[in-house]
Amino acid sequence: MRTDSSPTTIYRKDYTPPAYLVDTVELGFDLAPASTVVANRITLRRNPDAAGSDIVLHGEEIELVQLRLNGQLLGEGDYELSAATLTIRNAPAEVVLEIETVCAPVENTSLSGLYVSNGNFFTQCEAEGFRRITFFPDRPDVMAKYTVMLRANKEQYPVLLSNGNLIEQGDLDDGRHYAKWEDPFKKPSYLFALVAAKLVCQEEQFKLADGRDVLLQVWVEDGNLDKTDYAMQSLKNSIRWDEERFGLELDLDRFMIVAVGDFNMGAMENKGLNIFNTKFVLANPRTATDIDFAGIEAVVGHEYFHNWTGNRVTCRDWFQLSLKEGLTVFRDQEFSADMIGTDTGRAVTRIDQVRTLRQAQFPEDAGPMSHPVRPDSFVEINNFYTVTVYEKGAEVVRMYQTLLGRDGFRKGMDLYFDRHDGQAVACDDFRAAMADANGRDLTQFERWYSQAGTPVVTARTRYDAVKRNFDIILSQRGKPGQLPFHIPVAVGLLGADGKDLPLTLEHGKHAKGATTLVLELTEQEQIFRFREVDERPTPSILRDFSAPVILEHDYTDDELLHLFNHDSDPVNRWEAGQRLAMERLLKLTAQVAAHGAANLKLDQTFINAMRTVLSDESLDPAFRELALILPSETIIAEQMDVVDPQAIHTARQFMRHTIGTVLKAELLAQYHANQTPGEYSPDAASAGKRALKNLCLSYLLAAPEAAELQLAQQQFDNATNMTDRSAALVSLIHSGTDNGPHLQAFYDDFANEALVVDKWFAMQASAPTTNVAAVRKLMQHPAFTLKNPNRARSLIFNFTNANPSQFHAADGSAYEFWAEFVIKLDAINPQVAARLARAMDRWRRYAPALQAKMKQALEKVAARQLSNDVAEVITKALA
Ligand code: 0A1
Ligand code: ZN
Repeated sequence: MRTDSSPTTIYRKDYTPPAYLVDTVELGFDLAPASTVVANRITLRRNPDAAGSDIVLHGEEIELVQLRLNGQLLGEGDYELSAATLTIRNAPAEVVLEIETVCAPVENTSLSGLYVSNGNFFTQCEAEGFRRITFFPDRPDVMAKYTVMLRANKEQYPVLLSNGNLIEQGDLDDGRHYAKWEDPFKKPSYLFALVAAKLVCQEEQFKLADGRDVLLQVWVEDGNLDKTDYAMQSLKNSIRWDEERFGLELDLDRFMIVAVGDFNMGAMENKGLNIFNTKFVLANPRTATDIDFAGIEAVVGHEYFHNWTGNRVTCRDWFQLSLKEGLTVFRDQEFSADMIGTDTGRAVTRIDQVRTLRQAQFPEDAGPMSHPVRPDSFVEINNFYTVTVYEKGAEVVRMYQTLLGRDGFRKGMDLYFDRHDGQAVACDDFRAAMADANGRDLTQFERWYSQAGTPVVTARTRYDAVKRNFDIILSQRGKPGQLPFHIPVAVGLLGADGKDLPLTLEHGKHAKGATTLVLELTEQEQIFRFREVDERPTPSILRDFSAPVILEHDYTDDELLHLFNHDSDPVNRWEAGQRLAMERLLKLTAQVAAHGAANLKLDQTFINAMRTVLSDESLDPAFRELALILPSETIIAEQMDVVDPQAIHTARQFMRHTIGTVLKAELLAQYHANQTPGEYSPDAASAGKRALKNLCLSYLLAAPEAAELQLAQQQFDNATNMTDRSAALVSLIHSGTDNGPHLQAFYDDFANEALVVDKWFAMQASAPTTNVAAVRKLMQHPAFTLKNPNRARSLIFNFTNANPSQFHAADGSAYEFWAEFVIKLDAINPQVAARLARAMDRWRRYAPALQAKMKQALEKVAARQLSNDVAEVITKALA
């Protein structure tokens, strides 16, 4: 884990195919926490498409016991062993290697490789964890068939799982037992998994479209079987959806999901044996919120969809990560949208995606870790499981669908699988399939993969009343030196009555009467002329957020209000409201910074717009909720040249306070109108009502009086589900009113529910009243531990990333706290530490006094002996 030399950078351009391919892998495990013996028999042959006769195997933190080549025991002179590789020079064309190694799972706190969580064994091999289990060419372009024999104590580890099908099991001496698994499909090593554990499962036989019966299982710790229904239902929905939307079927007889409490990420798509963070499996109404339920649906879908996009067709090298991740995120996004099934429901999911991009991806792409969707280099691949590779990658995939249509996209997918099933390929291969299946030239589209940063699209308009022409002049700019992108810009025009005008685009082929057209901006500047336009329209540009860009257009308030009240495209309708709010937030922030918090004002126009949308019961509650949320402090900060977190917080709180006061009657009315009595259901309609109701509550508590406090307390006491219970508690504690008793009651009720205890820490960490001293105090709580990633994130990350006014306290004390815990976490789990390190990404944008303190903290970390993971982030931040 420790680097004793300076970290090396790996470049995409240096890719070379492996000298040897692996056909079969036979693994034998004798599992014991302190010392697990791994016997690995691999058959290799020279790669006809590569040069060289050296076999290079990766291996880290494992001890080599014995090595045989074609039956011959090798001595130390027969191979070279370094800290990270084992090399056998001038090997024969066909080789059988038998490798025996030992590792120590219980010592493994990095949660990469084979580790122990709550007494059970789990593995995590993506990206480069397999080499921590055995020596192997641990790269995704080496695909092989695996057979796995697991041996362990039967009482302690009654459940023995691996990829594929169970072909044999039985008892051994000394109270041990064994299970033998065979995966019929070739796979890269990063998809290997095993579980040896005391677990129980919910299982079901499920009929596939072709009539085959498959066994579905969700494995959890005893006591959690009452929280597996939603994951199981989501799995069945995912299987159906992939059959119907993409014609893709489950290729195994058995598909397993296993939940583990200690996990670095959300979940992992190991072939036939998905391993999940408990956060994305366990849910019942008492313990999980609507957002948790939606997260489970999305992640179960995501991992299942990887079976085709990732597993059957995998990545040639890790620079191509977005090939599987961008595509699979797009697929899970479409799945979640289709599960809601309504147009506004789909729009609501789209708005959520836009919010994520702005909250996390745009800042990443404007900061020191900015990288293209397909990076050109990295030091530590684990640092590139980013919102850029995932979410921007999904936007890139979505743009194919926008450009080619749903049917064209499907044709491209079909061709992609026809061509590449069973292969390890590159992003270019996906693009070629999309282009070839549709007879389109997508050469320029490649720039979305190679050029980093968020392009800015500027729109100007002119109307010629005599000729009845309306021109939209679009121009684009990327980072200096970049070439123009191929940008789909979906556009509609609104008449004075708020209705869409039928569009006639000069030189354009399109259906008569169309009201939204996709303009293709491919040059630096282009003019698009609409003809037969009888009145000066209000343009609705970038409908459905048709490209991951920043759109600049000088909208007047009147135009924005028109769009906010009428746009038939819900995403742009929402967007108009965000623009109205952002203008005001920026002005108020500037005013606070210059003159303090006195005499702030919020105009009646804006308040009326909010009032109208709040009370418009023809609108979906979920949409109204989104329309009423102000842009976050992070998103506001991104609009400013010099960030003043306190001023932003004060300005935003003022707006919330004003809305809460002036619209009190309407908020109360909607609070009561959007109750969801009866049995809890996480469906989108009910969740939308709860979201709106709870947003009303939080506005009412922005300036609470006794009656509002009582309302929140009542909701807390009477809630029949976690959504309402936690929302009431968050409103109470974030309003700064006395909360000791409620927090204690909540903790006492859920002390045995780890995921709820995480929420308990998280809601305190993100409360604007929680300062760094309070966080340090919370760390003394017996339930706190740095070793569990969910717990560490719940307290530390929610403070550093979701509580900007406290994190940026003027004395820099929170930066010191950050440095201390980056260093402490790095010794335990470099991946988690590196994520925390990213909290300082944007340090150069803060006022000089804060900047100086942030730099000091960064330098303090930089001075230490660090993992590659943290070293890369810190070095880039300081560069
Ligand atoms: N492929 C998984 C994400 C993942 C990546 C790395 C992990 O451990 C270091 C774990 C999971 C996904 O996209 O869901
Ligand atoms: Zn994924």
